[in-house]
Amino acid sequence: MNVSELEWQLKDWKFKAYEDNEWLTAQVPGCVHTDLLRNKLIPDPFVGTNEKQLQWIDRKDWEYATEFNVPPELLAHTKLELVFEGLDTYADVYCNDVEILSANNMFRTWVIDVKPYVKAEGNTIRIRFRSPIQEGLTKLAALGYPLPATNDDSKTGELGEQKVSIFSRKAPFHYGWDWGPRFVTSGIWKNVYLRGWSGNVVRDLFIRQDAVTADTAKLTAILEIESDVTGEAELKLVTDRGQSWSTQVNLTKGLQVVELAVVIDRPTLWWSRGLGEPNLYTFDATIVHEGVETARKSVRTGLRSVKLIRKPDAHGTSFYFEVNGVAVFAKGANHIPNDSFVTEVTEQRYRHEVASAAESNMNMLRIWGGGIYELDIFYDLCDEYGILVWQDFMFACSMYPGDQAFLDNVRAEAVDNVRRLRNHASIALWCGNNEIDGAWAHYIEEGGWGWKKDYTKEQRDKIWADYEAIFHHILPDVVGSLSPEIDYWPSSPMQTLTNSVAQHATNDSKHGDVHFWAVWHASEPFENYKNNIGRFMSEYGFQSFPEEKTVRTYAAENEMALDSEVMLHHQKNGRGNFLIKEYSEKYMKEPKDFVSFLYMSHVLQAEGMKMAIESHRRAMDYCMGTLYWQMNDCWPVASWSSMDYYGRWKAIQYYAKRSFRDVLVSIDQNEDSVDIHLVSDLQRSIAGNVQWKLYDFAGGLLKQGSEAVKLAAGSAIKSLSLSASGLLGENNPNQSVLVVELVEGDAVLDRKEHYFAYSKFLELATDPGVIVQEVAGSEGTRFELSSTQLAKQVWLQTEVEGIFSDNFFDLIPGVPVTVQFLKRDVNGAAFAPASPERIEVKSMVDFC
Ligand code: BMA
Repeated sequence: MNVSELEWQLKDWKFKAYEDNEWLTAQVPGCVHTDLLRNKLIPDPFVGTNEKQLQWIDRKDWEYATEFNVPPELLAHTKLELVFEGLDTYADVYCNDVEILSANNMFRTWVIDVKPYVKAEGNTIRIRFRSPIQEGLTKLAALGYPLPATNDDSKTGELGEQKVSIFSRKAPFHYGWDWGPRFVTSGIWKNVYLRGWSGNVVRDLFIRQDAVTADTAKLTAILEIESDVTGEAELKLVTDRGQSWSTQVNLTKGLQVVELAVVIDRPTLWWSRGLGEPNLYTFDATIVHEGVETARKSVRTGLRSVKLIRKPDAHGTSFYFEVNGVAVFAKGANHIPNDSFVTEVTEQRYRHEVASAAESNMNMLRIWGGGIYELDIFYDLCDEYGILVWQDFMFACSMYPGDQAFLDNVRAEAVDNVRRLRNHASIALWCGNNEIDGAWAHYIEEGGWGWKKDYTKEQRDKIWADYEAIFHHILPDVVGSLSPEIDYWPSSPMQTLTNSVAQHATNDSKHGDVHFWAVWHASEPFENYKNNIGRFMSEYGFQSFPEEKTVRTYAAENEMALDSEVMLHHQKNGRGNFLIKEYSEKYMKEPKDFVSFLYMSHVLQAEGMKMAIESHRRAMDYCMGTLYWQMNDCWPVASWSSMDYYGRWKAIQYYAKRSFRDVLVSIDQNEDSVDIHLVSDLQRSIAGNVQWKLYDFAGGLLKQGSEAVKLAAGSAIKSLSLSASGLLGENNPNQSVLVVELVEGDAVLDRKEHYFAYSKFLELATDPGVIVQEVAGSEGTRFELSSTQLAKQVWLQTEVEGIFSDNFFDLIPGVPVTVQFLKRDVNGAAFAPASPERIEVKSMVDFC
């Protein structure tokens, strides 16, 4: 904070429905829904079908207010500002009954000069939040025709076909999504405070990274200074690693931009996870005027160069990220908001998510465009854990209006957020929107999601021109001028901006990124992941249910059935339960009851995602990224997530951890050919052995072999092909398992099992005889597991919330597995070794 600057939080808020008289206690940051809940005026929105009864809330106007006295030291400043870091969304703000702001964008920050309006004592701030639904309906009527918004759940919102989400700059998922409920919130969702300053302030400090190499970092420190005084001042810039620079500044009244060239020799670079340490620097700028330090601002960043490399190659056009000149295969997932009520997400929950990504060997998260530009803490954590961020602007699966007021609002929002986030080392890409280029498919008459047919030629041209204004002009302009070192990509997925048919992505695009959804939405088999691979897979996914413990938070005992009203309500994808069942019948054994079905859905999802992830990795360098849909949930629900709303890891999270390992053994059977692939993201070569062993389910070793291999840095090879029939001979394919290890010296770099039949057909012993033994000296934190018969998909459960170093793995007799328990949220750490107290062990036979 600036030296001559004082920030003072506005507290003690109260709220009420606008037409009511009785005030209730409010929590700020927060929203109407959570305030009503805390006042016990509504039932828990996530339980049962309560969502349906709570739709009245968004139809009303709401009022928030507080009263305050201004401390003398604050009032003494020559400037006094009221800062709202975020207002959701239509907010008319009154200070002592004078209207000082009419806000209309959840994603903007509002700063108002309130010096003329406040006094020492007895001030009030009143905010009238106008209903975003009524606002939307008015705008819809004015436009005269609807705009498509596929996931806007207007029916649950009791609006029939009237989709109003697109008219408001507000988190799209608030209006419902195919994994989320409809809760259209209003409220003060970020900090609100008074800020006083005198003399001058540093409004913004940007460390622009003009050219960063291992030898030198050429940077420009760009300061936006606002001054109330004139004269010569000194600007000093120091880092926490001991460098310093300074320059003279001629202060003028008002806003001025000062640039300072900064060169750091042999910089300690920031690396994404897997390549090196995510080293960070703090830059601290101070202004010294007339011998006194008058203003100060600190920012933290990591020195790195990050680029999206799209250049023609033998196949089409590459699409990969390069960090400090090193090509990175992106491994990760898509992130959605962690809560329908975004103010409920604590720092711990954010830490749990980002640490889970790192623990799962990921190096990238995509912040998907239907949620929010995340809070600063999210990016701080990504910076610290070395997780690259693909950042969408908040537009998804809809067409948007294009009147001047809307466009200006979008530009202002982009400016606010790019400025806020541009010092984060983790930000690797700005992307215009989610799936709109392909959904509208302007250049293919019959293409896209069938939206165009509802419009006249004139309307279509207008809608597309409005699209282009935002995604081909405004947003790239803002990124280009405010964060020029980071690339912009107009829409995910897309091929190349050609203004022709070639622009729109297809499942077999040779340029750009691909969202592949034919597995799941079109019921295609998992195997089709293998032959639908693009240059960068930014979405694909498969649903599962949350685990029993989580289901029981929203369903009562008599609702524990797939087709109960509550279970159907907590499945927002129309065909979702049907699809899980259909695929489960193809690949899995029949679950013996509802709870078993939940388990089977986890394993099913995990098997599918393994097939996808590993196909993508085997296709390196052609394919250079794989981000599955989706990392997390915003409420307890059946969805494509890998951790549920409570952060509980599903089987897929453990599978992802294994399939994302920097060195991977991947086994792929095509008819009789069992192909053993090796993939390495290491920057060094590997000289080792591939050792394979064929076992029966009682642990009898049937055959084995070994072959020396060399694996170059950052490469994928097919190292060996075996014949399934040759391997199996007379042995029962439903009772045989192939185990393959890549060994270098004494180290097993990776190990995988391969079966010759789907899980459904495996002949499993009814009692695999699993034994769990505490590892001596581990203080109850490590365990060795072994079995007398093959145990498939061993699931370790605990009451204590945490994760195991591995879970949902197979046990082969004679091949024990050691795991460690990591408890959640221990003294500020996401995970720490601890005792799980009691472990419950089950495997597939217990569920069928
Ligand atoms: C993609 C995403 C989301 C959606 C998911 C599952 O289209 O971008 O819009 O939730 O698929 O359908």
